[in-house]
Amino acid sequence: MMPAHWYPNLGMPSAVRSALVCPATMSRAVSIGPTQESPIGTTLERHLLDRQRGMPEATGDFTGLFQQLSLAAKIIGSRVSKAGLSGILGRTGTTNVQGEQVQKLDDFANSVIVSTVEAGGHVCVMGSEEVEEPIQIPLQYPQGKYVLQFDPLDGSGNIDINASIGTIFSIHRRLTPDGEQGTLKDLLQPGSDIVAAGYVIYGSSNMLVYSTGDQVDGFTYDPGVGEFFLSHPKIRMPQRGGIYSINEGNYHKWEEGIRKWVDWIKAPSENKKAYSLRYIGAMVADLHRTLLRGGIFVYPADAKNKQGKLRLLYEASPMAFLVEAAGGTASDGQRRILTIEPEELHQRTPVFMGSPDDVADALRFAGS
Ligand code: FDP
Repeated sequence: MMPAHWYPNLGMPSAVRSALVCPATMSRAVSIGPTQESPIGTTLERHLLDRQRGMPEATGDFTGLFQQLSLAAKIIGSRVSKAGLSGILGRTGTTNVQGEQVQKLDDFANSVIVSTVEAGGHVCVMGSEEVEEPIQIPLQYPQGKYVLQFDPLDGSGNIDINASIGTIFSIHRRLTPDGEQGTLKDLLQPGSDIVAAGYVIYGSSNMLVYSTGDQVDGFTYDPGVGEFFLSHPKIRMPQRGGIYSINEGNYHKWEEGIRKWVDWIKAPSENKKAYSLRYIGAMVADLHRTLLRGGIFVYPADAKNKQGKLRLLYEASPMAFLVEAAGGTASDGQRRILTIEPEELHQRTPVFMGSPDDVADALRFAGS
């Protein structure tokens, strides 16, 4: 059961309510910043509407798109939580006990997002980690002003073992002329031009975390009410953490600098304690912990994945946008991930993300 303070107006004394209120900020011209205070317990929808009211020129398109994404997150979350029951686990092409075709959970998540968003009229093209080519909006629907990129189900290796997985998304403004179908050009935009990014984590509870660049807010899903409620306003990353997160099984495939950094970070010395290792194997879950607790998440290039493993557009850029908005650092080893100009839809990149001091340490070793 959720604590009473989750719900802002349900019998909570006003003194308690005002103590839970977070002040407003609005720092970037492109962001949709709140003009009002957002009390704990605010629904995602109200949070978006409060922000929209603070932008007289806002048309409601952004809020509309987010409402569709939130609906998709609820549908996917519901199916993920029933995955073991509904016989949905497994590969595409297999049949369940009823003899029906089993749809792989990541295919399902992909179709839910596409079908929820395409008819809304807010988007002109989509890019998905699951789909080779740009996903065009059928001509019977309005062609909107935004561009949506997403990884429908990140950490798919965790699906069959009932561990955390997630959906990652980012939104850009279109570059091609209004009213036409969007193209690859709209999708190949750097992270620095992201208007908003976020993720949904399907875990012990489901959460939606998003940012428009000025702050990062987290919403926890209450399945009884069917709403995401503000639970983690203005997430800030500590300057330094105590956890490193990397697939250490790749140790012998790494370059020497990464090996030396891992040897160093787990060894206690006069100046520092040994860091703890945590690696779930789903970027969204590993970075969710890193956002809340600090520390560092790294997926470097290695002998097998020469460009790194993670996808720039569907994983690295959106998460870098959130990490930076929360006060962290996100690098590919040489430059800010947000400054990388994408050349291909499914381009990969090495990733060093987390608390600024921890990333600086790793980069010092990686450059050696
Ligand atoms: P997955 O392949 O299970 O979908 O890029 C996808 C990703 O998971 C990330 O979510 C995760 O951080 C990484 O790959 C895990 O890769 P390793 O199994 O090589 O550690």
